[in-house]
Amino acid sequence: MTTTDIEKAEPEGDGEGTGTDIVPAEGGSGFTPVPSAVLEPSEDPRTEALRTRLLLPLLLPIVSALAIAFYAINLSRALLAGSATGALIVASVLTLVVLFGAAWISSQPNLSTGALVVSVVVLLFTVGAAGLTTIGAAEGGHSEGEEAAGFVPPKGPAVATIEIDALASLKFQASDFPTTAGINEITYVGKGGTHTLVFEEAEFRGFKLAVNGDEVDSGKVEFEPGVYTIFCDVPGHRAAGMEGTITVGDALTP
Ligand SMILES: [Cu+2]
Repeated sequence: MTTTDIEKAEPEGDGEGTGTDIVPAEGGSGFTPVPSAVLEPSEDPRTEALRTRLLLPLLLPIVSALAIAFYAINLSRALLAGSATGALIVASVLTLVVLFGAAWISSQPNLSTGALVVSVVVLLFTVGAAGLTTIGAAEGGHSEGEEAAGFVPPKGPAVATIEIDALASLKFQASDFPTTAGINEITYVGKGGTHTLVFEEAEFRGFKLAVNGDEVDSGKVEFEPGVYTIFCDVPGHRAAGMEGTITVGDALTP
């Protein structure tokens, strides 16, 4: 559709081009301007053919691939955002808009290239806006820490409290923290620097405490007896020694 529009449009442009080129050549009445006037129009269709037959077929897949990538990235952002049903609605609506938009465009054979470009740009802006608004929601959810990634903090009183200090020397104050099974309150005390506390174990993925300077953060987790690995996920900190274990003993024998 676009190529036919362009092919229709180009010959008119060439016709006008040759007309204006020939007029000064006749007025000049010289021998040399004539061959140049003859050469120019024959050069133009060649470059035009090169443009429409070579450049466009090369550019179109690249541009569509970029558009698809843009669409997919923004859609995946929307899908990663907190609420699963919200993401599903966003994805369904966008896909329906794309499908009906394409159907409508193909049912309008006289639609101009300009109108097509405008509708594609509007669609990309819509997808981009959806991605941007949902990434805000996704980041908001992430900063709340405990509510992200499906971790549900236990409700009820804690049977024990563990104090873990985040030292400026990129260590915790101990390598192991013994406790008893059940709901535990972890108090993370900052002693300098920016640190986090996360678990290696998949069942606590999404639990995260964070401190900066002398801040204190706390959160509840429910432990079964066993050994759990904790660490700071600030890049480089775990490798420097900011990791440890929480050894959970049976609740009946504290
Ligand atoms: Cu750290």
